[in-house]
Amino acid sequence: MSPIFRKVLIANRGEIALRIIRACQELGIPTVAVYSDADARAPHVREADEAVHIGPAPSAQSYLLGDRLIDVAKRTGAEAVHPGYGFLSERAWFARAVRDAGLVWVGPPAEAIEAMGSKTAARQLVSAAGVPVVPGTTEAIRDADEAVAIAETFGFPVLLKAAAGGGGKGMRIVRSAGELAGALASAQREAKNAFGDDAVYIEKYIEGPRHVEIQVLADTHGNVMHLGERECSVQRRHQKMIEEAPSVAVAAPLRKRMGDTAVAAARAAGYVNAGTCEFLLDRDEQFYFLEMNTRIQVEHPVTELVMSIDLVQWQLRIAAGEAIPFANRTFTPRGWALECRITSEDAFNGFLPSTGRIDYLHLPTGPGVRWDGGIESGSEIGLYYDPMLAKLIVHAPTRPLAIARMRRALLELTIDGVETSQGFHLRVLDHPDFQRGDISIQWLEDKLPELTKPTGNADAIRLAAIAAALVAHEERTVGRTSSPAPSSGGAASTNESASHALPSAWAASARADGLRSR
Ligand code: MV4
Repeated sequence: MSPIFRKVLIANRGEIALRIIRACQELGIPTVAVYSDADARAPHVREADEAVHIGPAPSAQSYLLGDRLIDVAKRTGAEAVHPGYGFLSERAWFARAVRDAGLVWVGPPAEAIEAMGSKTAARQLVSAAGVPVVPGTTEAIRDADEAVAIAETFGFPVLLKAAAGGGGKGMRIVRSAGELAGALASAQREAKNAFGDDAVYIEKYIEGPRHVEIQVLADTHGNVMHLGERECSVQRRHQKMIEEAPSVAVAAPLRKRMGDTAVAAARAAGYVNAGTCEFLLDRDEQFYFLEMNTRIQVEHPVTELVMSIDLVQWQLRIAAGEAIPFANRTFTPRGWALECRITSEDAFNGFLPSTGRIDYLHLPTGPGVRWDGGIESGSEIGLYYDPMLAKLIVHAPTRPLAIARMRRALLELTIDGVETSQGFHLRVLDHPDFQRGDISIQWLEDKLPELTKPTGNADAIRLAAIAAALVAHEERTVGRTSSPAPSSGGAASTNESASHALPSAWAASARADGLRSR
């Protein structure tokens, strides 16, 4: 059978480029990768069928050059362009330019990207479709007097937001009328700097909600469906650290209400392809639409695992004009999935970005473990791109089992050469609040002091150092031995023999303590 596309150009890098290559390979579609100077030896370049150099390391001179990407697509005979996430994925002008060049855009229509791009326009659009939004204005505020008058209709605290914004830039919490004028001026200044547009609007500030988002899938035949929720409350400065599906806060009736709402929002925007509606969910199961992400998201794998679906393959099939054959089915999550974003940041040192060469990489495997990574041994980690190196994703029958599995997988993972978030993730997983699912969007930042504090357990650190020395000694000894170590025979081979059990248990506990105490 002939593939749905003759060839696909991947306008991205790192783990998402590899993720798209894998989807294409399974669909029999040849791929073209693009790369900057910094990525000449990156895994996505090697794994694609072809690769084209597009410029120097800075993304403004490479991955953000729309015309060059379209030119490469035409020259290599690609039929479609997949933008991944970030870079040009939500730029309506690029979606339009791809389409105008006679290529297929593997993403939503430019018009849908635009409709959701302005946060005030999106509020108007979806609330007209019956979607609940946070009480507030849909028009830019003129002055502080007007802001005070509006704030007093629903009460303080209120939140000032940039109309052109999203992702938290230009936001100000205001707790009293007296603070409004100053906050408005600074929000406008920040919005102007970040987006070239100083329009700011006002909303009631929702205290301590969860961030719950609904995955949507829509085709060109009028089918719009949802694939349940992801819980993304564990985030710091609008960077998500851990995501999961389903959410402890969402049972089937709420899933249906939120899902139907997300479908209505997507329909209102004329949405096609994969997208996500973000909601704030408060403690009384009230939810409010925040914004729609018009791309495949970083955290899509947790939905893939609990819903048994390949979202990237469906993005490609939908772009090729296929109708979703399961659009009328209600998807129910099976088991629990967790994702940890492994970043090159030193969490125990103010999340300072870490650079260097990955000189050793050992990946976790075994039951229920998935690694979506963009790195390998020898990769140089610089400062040109996002610090996310990879995603570690696990799937298990229940949430406690998924947490145990993630813990186990994080302990199996070794990344030498750069500092990573690995040890920090273990601390979060070990926290009783996280284990109870008792979290909100403020939780992580509230707990940062205790989550990044050195254990101060001198004994454990000493024990870990002794264990590490013993393990190193053992490794040297094993390396010199030409014949296998004598075993007691039978099925129990070297690894199960008592003499080896002790050092390996020490190695595991040393690694756990080492990661925890940094
Ligand atoms: C809010 C909110 C509370 N009340 N709006 C953050 C980025 C942008 N997407 C909207 N955001 C928020 N809007 C009202 N009316 C709290 C946040 C918010 C947040 C939302 C989702 C995930 C993490 C967050 C962290 C801080 C604040």
